[in-house]
Amino acid sequence: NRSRIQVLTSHFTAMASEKEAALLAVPSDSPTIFDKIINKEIPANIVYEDDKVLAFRDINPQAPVHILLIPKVRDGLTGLSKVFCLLSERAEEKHREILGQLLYTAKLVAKQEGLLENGFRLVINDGPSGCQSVYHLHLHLLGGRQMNWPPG
Ligand code: TR5
Repeated sequence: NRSRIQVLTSHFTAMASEKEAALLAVPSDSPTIFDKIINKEIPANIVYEDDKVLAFRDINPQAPVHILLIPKVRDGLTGLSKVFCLLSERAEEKHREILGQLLYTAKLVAKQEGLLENGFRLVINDGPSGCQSVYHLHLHLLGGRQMNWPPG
């Protein structure tokens, strides 16, 4: 019983800290942890890289395959939309190409990961209501298990 309680406690603690991370994340134009990954200052499990896009495995995977795809140059793309007036405009006309490239690259990486036969899910969490925690636009590629709808 004690170990069951410990498992439950750690489960809820993990949920709380994940949620807290997103709730405490103040939308900001400041550099993020992803810049350090791009500059190879901290290690990441990189699965794809070209001159514009970097893809690496999520440190806290929510599915057997959980990969983040990010633009190597953020260029104002903290996310998709503008949450606070303090922030720059975010997705603009000039970002159309990189936004399309991220989506297309997600398909390439999905193929690389063997996900094309059964399918997969792409997610962008945007702003506090979307539970975004890192303010460098990123696409989540999730696969390798049956997804449910609606998402939590
Ligand atoms: O909540 P959003 O949509 O903003 O997604 C941010 C994602 O970044 C989460 O799924 C985190 O698990 C993931 N993340 C956070 C860090 C990190 C990471 N993925 C790979 N490597 C990471 N490092 C080294 N450090 C992080 N803080």
